[in-house]
Amino acid sequence: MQSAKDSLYASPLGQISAFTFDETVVKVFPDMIQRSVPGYSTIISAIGLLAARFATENSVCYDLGCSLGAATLAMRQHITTRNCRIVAVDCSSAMIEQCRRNLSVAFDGADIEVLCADIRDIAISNASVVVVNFTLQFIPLADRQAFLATIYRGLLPGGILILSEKLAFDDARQQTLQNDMHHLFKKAQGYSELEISQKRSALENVLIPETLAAHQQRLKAAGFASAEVWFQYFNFASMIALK
Ligand code: GEK
Repeated sequence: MQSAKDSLYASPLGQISAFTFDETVVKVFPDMIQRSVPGYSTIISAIGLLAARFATENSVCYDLGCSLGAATLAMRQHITTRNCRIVAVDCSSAMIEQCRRNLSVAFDGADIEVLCADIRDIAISNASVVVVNFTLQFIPLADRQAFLATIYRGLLPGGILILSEKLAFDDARQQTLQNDMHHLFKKAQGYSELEISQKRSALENVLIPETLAAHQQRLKAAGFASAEVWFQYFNFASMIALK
């Protein structure tokens, strides 16, 4: 996906407002996420491979918090099963408009439904694959359990949830180290100290990371038979939960 370079936080901002997924973010989003989330493109590619393995005939694959549709594109490219629809959902209208444009260029007429909605409100059913790629972290803590329970109920037996999140750590030294390494990752991607610290302030209280143990407990409580990390790069991990 083509993208302008992210320089949203490059100049000093008098007041830093809470981060939102608006039009200015949409314009730079592919560059922003690629340079901010270690392992992002590896995870997107693997989502395509996992979807190809788990998608079943006459079922639905969901991409919840789809942004510009990167995971949807990867799934559509890899799924060969017949009659397998993809439903991509995001609550940012700016994201959804650009997502629709991206998907219509790549897959005009392919069986993809793109919805502008809150992922806490949609019905999920007949699902073989559900992707929640770096989106649960933006849902209020109090709503996370009910949301995962809805996903669990909507999955078919043997279905998969791919859940990727920024992680927090109980151990203080580990927390500091992983944060520092993420900081160094961003510097190596060309972000300045100012950009990194202003973005961090914008995400404060907007992106709430949790520990791996908290995620695994919640997935278990939702009913999932098992939940394992298949990928981790510093404080960013992707889990596979099986129904
Ligand atoms: C990717 N998965 O490229 N309902 C719907 N959408 C939401 C909600 C909500 N309640 N809360 C946040 N979002 C994508 C990347 S980005 C991750 C996901 C990041 C949406 C929000 O509008 C944004 O598009 C997305 O979740 C999070 O694989 O930017 O760190």
